[in-house]
Amino acid sequence: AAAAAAPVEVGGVKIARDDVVKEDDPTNNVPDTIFSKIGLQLHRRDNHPLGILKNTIFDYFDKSFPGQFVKFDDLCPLVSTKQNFDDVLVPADHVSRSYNDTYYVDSQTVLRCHTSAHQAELLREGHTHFLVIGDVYRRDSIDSTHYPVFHQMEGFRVFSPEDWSGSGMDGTAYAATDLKKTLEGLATHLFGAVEMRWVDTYFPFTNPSFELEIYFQGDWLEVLGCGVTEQEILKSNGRTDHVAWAFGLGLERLAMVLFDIPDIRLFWSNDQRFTSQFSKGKLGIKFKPFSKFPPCYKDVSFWINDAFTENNLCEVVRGIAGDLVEEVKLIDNFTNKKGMTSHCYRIAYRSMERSLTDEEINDMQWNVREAVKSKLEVELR
Ligand code: FA5
Ligand code: MG
Repeated sequence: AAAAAAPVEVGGVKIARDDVVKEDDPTNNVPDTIFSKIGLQLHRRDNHPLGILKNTIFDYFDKSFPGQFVKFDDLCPLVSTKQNFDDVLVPADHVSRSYNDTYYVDSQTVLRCHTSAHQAELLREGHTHFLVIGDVYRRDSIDSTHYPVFHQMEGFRVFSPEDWSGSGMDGTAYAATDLKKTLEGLATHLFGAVEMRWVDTYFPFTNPSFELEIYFQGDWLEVLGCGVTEQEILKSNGRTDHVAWAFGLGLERLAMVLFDIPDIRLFWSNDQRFTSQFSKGKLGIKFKPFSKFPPCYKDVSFWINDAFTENNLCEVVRGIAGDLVEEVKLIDNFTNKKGMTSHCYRIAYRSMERSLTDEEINDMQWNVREAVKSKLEVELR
């Protein structure tokens, strides 16, 4: 029941709404709220915090590795499941492949959930040093640092045996050392002195794998994942006997720290009071909230069923309230003697731009309750 939007064009590919949103197709789970974000390419706006950040990271790589890194910021976000998962060794039963976590256009095509989806094709094209920036899509929970569309920058660097032969290290240790040095240098270039720490982690496509966290608003915030690329990826794409590192950083997360932006929804705001605070090349700016409107909390309780997931709930709430929903949080959970499980969620409604009226919030909450009942087929309490 949505307006017939004009097709959007990304990297020379025309994308029409009906190619991406197919309400009656069980192999498709893309809602209009997601389609409406395709082609906006916030990272290509020089006056937008994400564009300013992208350009600053480019400057760092240009300065540190003159002429070496090739940049791609206009690759189409519609990719095959092979590109998004198989090419980077994501196991067949990995949760990220589920309809609960990823937006599927059809059973073979997804909205990329990470920029790593482009690693293999760029390697095959012969690139050894590259950066890929793009919008990525994930079904996820709702809070101030998570949004179903966000932006990543992928970095990839290939080394040949002669690069590490004189170092006294093996290729993997050499690449891991260079990776950490490069990313610590980037963090210093962006923030000056900042509290950061490395955390060991797991990715199917790298080993060893690390995450970098930065201290922000009283807590550790994960800003990127990285590691030494699995040999199999290099071997399958024409780089036997080489080693490589790769990283994927969350542009919003870094921009939140850099510009003091308190909520991830703000990146999508067209409000002049937001957009006018940023300009091309200006890094030192701290965002001044135009005023803090109070949140309004409403609870909804229901008996869940086997099919229930929190991501599905969040999508239903977002479908009704859009960016007026700030957080959806489980506040109560119990199972009765008959084995029925009840969940109570607290929904925080807040506009970044104005105060909401009681009537507006009550209407939204009523519509959310109706939608939760009909779409999730749960029994409201
Ligand atoms: C990845 O996406 C890996 N592809 C990163 C990578 C690339 C690892 C190359 C190794 C080699 P992860 O799911 O952790 O990893 O996401 C990377 C970053 O994206 C996170 O650190 C975070 O900064 C950001 N991010 C993840 N989910 C969201 C979200 N819902 N909203 C905003 N930012 C997010
Ligand atoms: Mg992560």
